[in-house]
Amino acid sequence: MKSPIEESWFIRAMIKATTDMWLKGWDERNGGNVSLRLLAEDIAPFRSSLTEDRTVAIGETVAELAGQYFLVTGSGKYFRNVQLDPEENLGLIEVTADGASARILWGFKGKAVPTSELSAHLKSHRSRQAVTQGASRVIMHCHATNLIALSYVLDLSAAALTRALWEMSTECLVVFPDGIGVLPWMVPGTATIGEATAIEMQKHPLVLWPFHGVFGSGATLDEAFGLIDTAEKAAEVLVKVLSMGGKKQSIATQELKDLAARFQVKPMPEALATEKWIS
Ligand code: 2HA
Ligand code: ZN
Repeated sequence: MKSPIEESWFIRAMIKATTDMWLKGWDERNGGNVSLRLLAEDIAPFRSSLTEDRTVAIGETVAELAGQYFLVTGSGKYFRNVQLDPEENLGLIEVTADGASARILWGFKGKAVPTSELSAHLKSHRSRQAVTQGASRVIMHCHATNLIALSYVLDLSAAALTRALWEMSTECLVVFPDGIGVLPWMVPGTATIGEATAIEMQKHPLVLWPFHGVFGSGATLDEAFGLIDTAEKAAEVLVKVLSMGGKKQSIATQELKDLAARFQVKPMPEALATEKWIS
């Protein structure tokens, strides 16, 4: 029998997000991970069905997140299976008072544990909460195909990548005026990549991990998904443009400025100044 929490808005939303990500082809095998911050009032109706099952070490200390709740995907779990068994593939955690561990309150059936990228998620939550005055609630990682492909052929600078994506679809500058950050290639699942991602997340809502995937953030699952989807769509257009021999014309700097004025966004200055983004 389904436990009542499986009918909650947040488990249903997480099933929808991970299923859509699988269907997009962004999350082969156990690729990708998602975390959604929940508020005390979100889980209040389900309190009686939560048990403090186990506590797992986070591997570092995120004191600012003490007492926060997150619904997260499990380590080694396949997104295509979340809809079949949410309790096995997802878990609800609470960061302990010292910020060093996560108490598992629901899910992760059969000794499952939170995603191997928990450190990148929690530190990125810390960054995004700080820059959005607490509005940000989602960190989403996936292996978006065309963004990965572009990391082999574009200069790996935030300004060049941002400008390239802005030019590939008129909506991009409006959807991510703060641009996309980028790391050097790094070993995933480590505190080092988590720290580097969180630093980029102080400036950008999106961070590219070259030859691997992307991290996105948002106030809701829809917003984080929509952000990655928009960037990935622009990346797909660019892959096609490059495959057809490269651009002949594009959106000009002044047109990007006009767009920003119309939609009242402040675009990342370095990307606006980068007219030549491909060598
Ligand atoms: O969860 O995507 O980066 C598997 C991954 C690790
Ligand atoms: Zn990954």
